Amino acid sequence: MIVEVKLPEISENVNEGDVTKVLVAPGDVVAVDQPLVELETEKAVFEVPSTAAGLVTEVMVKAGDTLGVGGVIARIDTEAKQGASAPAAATQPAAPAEKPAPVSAESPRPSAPAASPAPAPAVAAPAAPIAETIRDTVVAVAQEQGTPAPASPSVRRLARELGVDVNRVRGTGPGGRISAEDVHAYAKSIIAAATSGAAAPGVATAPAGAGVAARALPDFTRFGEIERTPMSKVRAITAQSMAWAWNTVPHVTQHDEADITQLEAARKKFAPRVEAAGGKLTMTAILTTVCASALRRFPDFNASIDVARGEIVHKKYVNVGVAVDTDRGLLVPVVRDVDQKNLTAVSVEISQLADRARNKRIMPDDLEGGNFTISNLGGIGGVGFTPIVYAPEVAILGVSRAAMRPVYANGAFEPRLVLPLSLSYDHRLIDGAAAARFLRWVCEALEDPILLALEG
Ligand code: CAO
Repeated sequence: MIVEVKLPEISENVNEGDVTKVLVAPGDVVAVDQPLVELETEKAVFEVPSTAAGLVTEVMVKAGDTLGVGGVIARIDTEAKQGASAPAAATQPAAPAEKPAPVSAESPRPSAPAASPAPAPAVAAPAAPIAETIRDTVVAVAQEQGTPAPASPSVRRLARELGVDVNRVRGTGPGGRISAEDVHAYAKSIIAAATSGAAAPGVATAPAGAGVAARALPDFTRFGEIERTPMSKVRAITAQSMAWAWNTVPHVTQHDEADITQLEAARKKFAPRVEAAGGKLTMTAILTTVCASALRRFPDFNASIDVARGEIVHKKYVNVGVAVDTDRGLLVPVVRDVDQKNLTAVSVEISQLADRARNKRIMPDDLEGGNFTISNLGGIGGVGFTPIVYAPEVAILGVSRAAMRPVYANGAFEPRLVLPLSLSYDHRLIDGAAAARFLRWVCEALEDPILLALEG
């Protein structure tokens, strides 16, 4: 029997992807779950497994094709014997007999703009519409001249509370006077633009979805040889979300240090048990568990800001993202409900997620729903860094390299293993004192894990 293997539902808001590699050819015998193609979407690169076992008679896609959900990837003869050759007509990858499910204008769009694989133009087009460019000029001139925006103190206060620059709001009142409604409308337009990826007031965008304001580049060839390569989707989305976070979130980074001498000894002692369960007891896994307790204890760190509605969204679940360095760039898979899992389970899950991220088996759903992120660069080195908050989360913990240091205690210097930690946070929601308390609590829990049982 000939079975058509189709692209299944990927995730909410993702309806298609680009085929980056075809992993089978007509004549191959495949098993269930064997990868057929590698697909790149706005959110991830992953392999699509076969749902049938048998002889591949036709491959309906080739690298570079866009494949919609429901589109046929391959035809498989489930009754053919191993070693049987494929029909002659199917020895070459065929043109799709059935068009992949088209993505119409009415189809729901991905949350982020699709990055065009086309190389960026030599001179990038203006990112913002003309009206907005004019607005930028008006704002810049007014600021240069020190002209105050025509708004009452209460409207200014509202703008401040919503994190809106009142100078950018277009007033609809007499003489361009700015009302509370104008401020709300402006805040909504920022949110709408940020979620649709469209060019919006104050939100940086670029034609290739890079999320950075496009400016004409100098002609680099005047200075030497250059090579242009298209941005991958992962790179384009990273650029977009980092630029959005950088432009939206007023960042502050709090630094602290934890003495992990005893913890490191315990980690080494219990590592074999976790290994037997299929994971690795790493500092990242321990921090994920400790931070989950801290997020429960300090709920403002487990929240998001809804600027348009002037509300804070506190989450009753504790999902923690872990930054993973892959050869395609940074991916942040999410460990869900960390507070409900023991350290062994968290260690196993992080090991699996990191492997899947690196082996292109991560699914878009694995990358969604984080409340807080941990970025551990300590395996590489460094004494500190200022991570960018992965908005709409409100805080991220950067981890640098633990090192032996002479620490003065009980009247003498002792060699201690010290772990540098850097907590970046969204100052719209979190004040410095709260950040200092959060990070101190994390340090104390690393130094005395009994705190987790007492207060976590
Ligand atoms: N200080 C000192 N040593 C550390 C350390 C730290 N903070 N963190 C890890 N190490 C050591 C580990 O002990 C391990 O050594 P051994 O092999 O001798 O035990 C080694 O570094 C490698 O660690 P690991 O990779 O196995 O485990 P991990 O928890 O450190 O890392 C992961 C897991 C997925 C977080 C990591 O591989 C990774 O991808 N890190 C990069 C994250 C990143 O790119 N962040 C930047 C985001 S912004 O661009």
